[in-house]
Amino acid sequence: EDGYQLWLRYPRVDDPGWLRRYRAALGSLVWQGGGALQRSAVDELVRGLTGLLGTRVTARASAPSGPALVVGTPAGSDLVRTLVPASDLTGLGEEGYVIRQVHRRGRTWTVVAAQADRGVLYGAFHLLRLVQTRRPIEHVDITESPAAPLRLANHWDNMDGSIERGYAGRSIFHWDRLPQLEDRYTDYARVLASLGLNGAVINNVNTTAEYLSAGFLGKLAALAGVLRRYGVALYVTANFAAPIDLGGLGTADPFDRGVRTWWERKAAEIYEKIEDFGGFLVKANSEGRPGPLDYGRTHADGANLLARALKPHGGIVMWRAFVHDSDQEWDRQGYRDFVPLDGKFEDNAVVQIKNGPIDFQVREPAHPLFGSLPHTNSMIELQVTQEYTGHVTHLCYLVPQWKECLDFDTLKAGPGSTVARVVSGRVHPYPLCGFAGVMNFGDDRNWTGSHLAAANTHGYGRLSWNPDLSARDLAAEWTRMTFGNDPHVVTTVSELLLGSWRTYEDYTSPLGTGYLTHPPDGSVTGHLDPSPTTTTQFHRSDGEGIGYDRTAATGDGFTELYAPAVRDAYESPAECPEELLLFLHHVPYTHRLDDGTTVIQHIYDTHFSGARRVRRMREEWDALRGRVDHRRLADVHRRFGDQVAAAGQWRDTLVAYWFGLSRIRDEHRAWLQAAIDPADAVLIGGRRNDVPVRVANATGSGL
Ligand code: BDP
Repeated sequence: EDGYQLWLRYPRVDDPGWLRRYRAALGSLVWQGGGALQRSAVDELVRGLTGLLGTRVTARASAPSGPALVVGTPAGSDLVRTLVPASDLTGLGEEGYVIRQVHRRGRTWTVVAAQADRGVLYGAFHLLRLVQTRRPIEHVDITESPAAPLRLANHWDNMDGSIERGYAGRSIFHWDRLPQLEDRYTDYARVLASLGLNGAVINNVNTTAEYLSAGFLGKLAALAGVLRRYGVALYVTANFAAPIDLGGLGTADPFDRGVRTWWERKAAEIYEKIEDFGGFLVKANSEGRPGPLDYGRTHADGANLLARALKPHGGIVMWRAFVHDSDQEWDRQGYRDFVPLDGKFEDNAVVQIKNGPIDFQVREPAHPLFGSLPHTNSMIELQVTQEYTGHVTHLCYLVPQWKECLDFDTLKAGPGSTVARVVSGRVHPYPLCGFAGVMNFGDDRNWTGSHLAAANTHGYGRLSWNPDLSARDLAAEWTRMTFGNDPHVVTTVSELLLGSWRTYEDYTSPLGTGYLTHPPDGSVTGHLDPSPTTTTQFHRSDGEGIGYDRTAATGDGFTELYAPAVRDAYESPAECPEELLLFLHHVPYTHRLDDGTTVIQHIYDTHFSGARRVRRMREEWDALRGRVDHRRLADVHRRFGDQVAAAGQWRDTLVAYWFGLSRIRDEHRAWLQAAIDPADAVLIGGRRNDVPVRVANATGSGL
């Protein structure tokens, strides 16, 4: 078990009762033909069922005498046509499917049926999931279609193989060897399809124009050919200055005729090689990237330039709202720059909005742009790779965080305007909308560096298909598919996952303190270790208090970007959600929380309890010995060891830092009180990342 198969492991069903039931229903597979996507679906069913049932399953065109599994579309299969009424499929679109057990003339059929090949593919993976997670197949009747049309993997991979914010090795895309293909590309496409993901942006948002060069298109086309078989469209990020860098023009001004023609020709050239090319993702005028603002034009002008070039070919543009050119305005700039442009974007352009207004921090409110663009296609960008949430050292299952954001009611179009509904086009009827996830894949054998980090990849993909799924169900599903169905394993691993985000938050940045990590300095440890002294512009701690005042009354006015009821709650320290208190307010260290504890005491307590919990997590994991294979058990144990040490470092650094600033004793730790007299506390033990890591009194004993 090296983790390579991720959740697509198909070991034989170990319980004889279940095995008998599954063999009876699914042991014979009938497929009467279909296109390439159906072929992939059938290949996966053959592979999966052969493994799970422990008997060779092959696809045949004619029905056996006993029960059978039937897959296909009404157009390609008369069996499907007879077993599932056409009206049950027509409303499901290209991607939906039905899985149903049907009894006809004394025979039992389990049917995976869809209107189009793509639906058959997703249905096949769903059927396998039912077996992998030990769901009854008798009387099954499932109808599914995705919440939104766009469900993408975003890779921040560079041409040289490095990955921006990648912690699992180097890029899986080998541009030096492409168009030569590798098996891993197929497995990659399978993995995406298994989650219902239907697009991949294969390069970094900070990109060179070279990906669009004539010489490169053959490489892209080869990769696109593999992805296509699994219904995954290939997209690339475009550098806005490409007409200059590649085309030799003197400008990239969207209003320039030559520039327009250049993009039109480029689009035609791409589609000649890749007929189902998805389109472009663009980061423009942010963090030094070129963009339309360089020419006095707007983001809409820029997006429309590309959108119009792609439109005749069916392509789209995803234009990122992560724009900022000053730390001071960071929380408001996306809103400020995009809201005035509402309704000005082409209908094949989508604004891609990060979940929160800052930058993938452990805790942020939902981005105020959600629901604020009634006439502009919008999609959400989530970060699967754990840039600010512990890389692969810390277990931090982000599904609960994403759920909080998706379930947040913006109230912008009345109650029920949740973020999930906004990005699914159910609040405003967006023709294009959906999900992008910044991936955590690299060429490590297990794809995600740490085995448990793959739960985030799985959770992201599944939520993009259905944002109503619960974190608890997803954690259990992933665990069953990854480590098997032993109830003890399922409960333990699920609980480890579900508690991990809060734990990480506790020993790093409780109450919405936010950005405390070491700045990115080009090293892989950037945004990992604690460094509160270098990020005071975000957490605003000083001798008197802590937190960023974003109120309209006394702060930067960020709260005003929300619907009135949300704004009013956010505006008040008493009414705002406690976990966002310091994101929204600057309060004295002695400010009392609902339970009567002071802010500083809460910070001390959570840092200690959080770090302590990591030790317990390791013990709980270790107790799975004998239930989880040795190799993965040892790998994860080692990770937890690193996390215990790192959590201790966070605790010591932050407790020392805030003790140093506030000079307020920790009421609950007598040993600490005894050791340190706040009046003459001195910092000892050197500095790490420019932060004092130990505090003591003059005798040297202390924290
Ligand atoms: C930040 C990352 C940076 C990305 C940027 C972005 O640190 O590497 O380029 O976001 O999303 O989180 O554009």
